[in-house]
Amino acid sequence: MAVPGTANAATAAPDTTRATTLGAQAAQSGRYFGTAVAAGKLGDATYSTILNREFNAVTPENEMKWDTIERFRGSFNFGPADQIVGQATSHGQRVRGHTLVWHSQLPSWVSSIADASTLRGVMNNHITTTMNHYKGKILAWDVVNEAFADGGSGQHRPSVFQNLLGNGFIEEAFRAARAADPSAKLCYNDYNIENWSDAKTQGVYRMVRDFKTRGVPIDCVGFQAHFGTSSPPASFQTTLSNFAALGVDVQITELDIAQAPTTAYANTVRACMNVSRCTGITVWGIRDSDSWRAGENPLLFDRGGNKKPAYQSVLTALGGTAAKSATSATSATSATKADALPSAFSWSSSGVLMSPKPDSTHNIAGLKDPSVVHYNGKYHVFASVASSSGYGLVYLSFTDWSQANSATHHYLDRGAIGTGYRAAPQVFYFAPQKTWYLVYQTGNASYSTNTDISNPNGWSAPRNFYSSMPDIIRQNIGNGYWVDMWVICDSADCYLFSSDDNGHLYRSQTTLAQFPNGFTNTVIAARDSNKYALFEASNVYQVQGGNQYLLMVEAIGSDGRRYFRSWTAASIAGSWTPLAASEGNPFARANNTTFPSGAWTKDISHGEMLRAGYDQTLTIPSCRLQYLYQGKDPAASGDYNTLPWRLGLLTQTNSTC
Ligand code: 9MR
Repeated sequence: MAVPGTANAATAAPDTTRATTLGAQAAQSGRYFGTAVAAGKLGDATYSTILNREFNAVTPENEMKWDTIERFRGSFNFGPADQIVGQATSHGQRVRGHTLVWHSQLPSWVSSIADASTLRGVMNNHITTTMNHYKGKILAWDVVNEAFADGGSGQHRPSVFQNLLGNGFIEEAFRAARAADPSAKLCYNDYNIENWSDAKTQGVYRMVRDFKTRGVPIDCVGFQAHFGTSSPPASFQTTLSNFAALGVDVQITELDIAQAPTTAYANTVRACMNVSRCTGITVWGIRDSDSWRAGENPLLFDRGGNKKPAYQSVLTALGGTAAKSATSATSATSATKADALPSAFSWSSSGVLMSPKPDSTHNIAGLKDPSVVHYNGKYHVFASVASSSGYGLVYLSFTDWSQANSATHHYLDRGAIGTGYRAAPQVFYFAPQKTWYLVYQTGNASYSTNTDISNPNGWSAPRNFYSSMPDIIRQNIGNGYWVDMWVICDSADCYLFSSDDNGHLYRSQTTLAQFPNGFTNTVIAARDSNKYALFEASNVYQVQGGNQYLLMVEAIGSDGRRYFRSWTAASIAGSWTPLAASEGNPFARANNTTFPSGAWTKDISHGEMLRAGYDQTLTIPSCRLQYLYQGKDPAASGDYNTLPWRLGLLTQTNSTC
């Protein structure tokens, strides 16, 4: 029997829970944990299993370098990098772009250019063409890599760029990059700049300070962190915070440590965790055998793909201070900004990830209304199944989105939940009772409980939240339906939302201590005289790292297609301020979503955000949102209950952090 939240409860930060993978744990403080990836290894099952289980960001190890992307002048080869970006996107991983301008892995046709204006044109074209190709898909670009000399000079190293264009080449590259993709984060990346007093560190620091003073566009500095056994330098955290205080994010971009000592890894991770603007960590490869320094066994997994002791020390160290806990005025301001959601959104959608699996007693047409939590290393998805004979519930679990479509469908009508109208599930762990709740509609608002989310037979028989439909709903529902019940709690109270397909969102309230009993005081939380503009499928979430709540409501657009509008509020009880709330500026709609693997739907309909945790606070990250939704073949028509709904995943592409 799994009872989450007990073993570590005493040490966990109050608003977080312990995760079992590096990426999930890093995400709890708003950070990413990534790895360098080689396209040629994606077919290696051990490699890709670890990649997709542990990491939520990737850096192509060599595939975005000049000698691959533009080996011949003007002839661009994005194939290998596209393979990595495509895989990463389908697994919800972010991508660091590495690297646009570097003296190494540079084709000889560039290094042999002899005049400044040719080189300037070539450099600008390389930056612009590459960034255009990956527009909207890259978390941060290493615009210039390793431009500073080793040793005591603190000056730039010689290179064709330095020699022909002078000191200004770095600035020119950053300006070209900003012009190519104004929404991309632009980084300077280097090694041996982790020790604060080193001349090279000081040289890079002076450059970044100068750039910030003069308004040269730079957003972040990458510290490669290719470390020896006695590392990190004692001043590493100071270095990170000193750079951050200039107004840039900092990231650890290529971490590996000779012999992978547990303490060195833990101290390196802690240095990042203690700096609010340290937004993520990337290790330079997965297994020791994947490393460019394989002889030194510097990574977190051994050659067989087993976790090394350093893995555990990293996972533990990632459970530290939340990213928002800035102390200096500069970083406090930026952290507040990063924690707030943007006012416009863009998304990239997966293809169909899950489809109905009819069996001899379940003749299913549509898989709908998903609710999802990530717990104990797995995604747990609950969804409605629809057919001409009505609605039921199904449960499936998997470790990785690539396995979603092959996961077994457990029909919950086989257990105590029973047969009959059950739909639109919502799952969460109610920490005060150490119990999982599944909330769903039955005509009333109902729930079942279970101590083990992974046991589909463990759910209790349905119980109702209300003795009957509250009067205020009865008075306003018209010809609508009472649907889509949704529970969220703060530290004192729990709230139950529902919709009526008639332009009203309702909210009832009880105390945390009384839950699941005592829901009274039902009020209209939001209304619209056009019922299609405030139709159904509402989600309410707490945004991590700030006192902000997000409300999403599904609407039906003027094109007849489903989409989401959004509002924010400082408390669950409102009042709600429009965020992205129109057809022209929707929260999520076909017109702000790209479909790299084919536009399989025009509807972005009823679903669930991937949460940062799994408890009753329904906390979501403020960055790089992901939304599991239902969509369908645009050509499908006929009876609503037999429409071919399928599930897909949106990933936000315009995150500002
Ligand atoms: O890990 C990369 C290795 O496969 C390449 O052969 C090498 C070529 O220079 O580049 C390695 O990655 C480097 C990264 O791009 C920049 N920082 C130093 C890394 C290790 O050399």
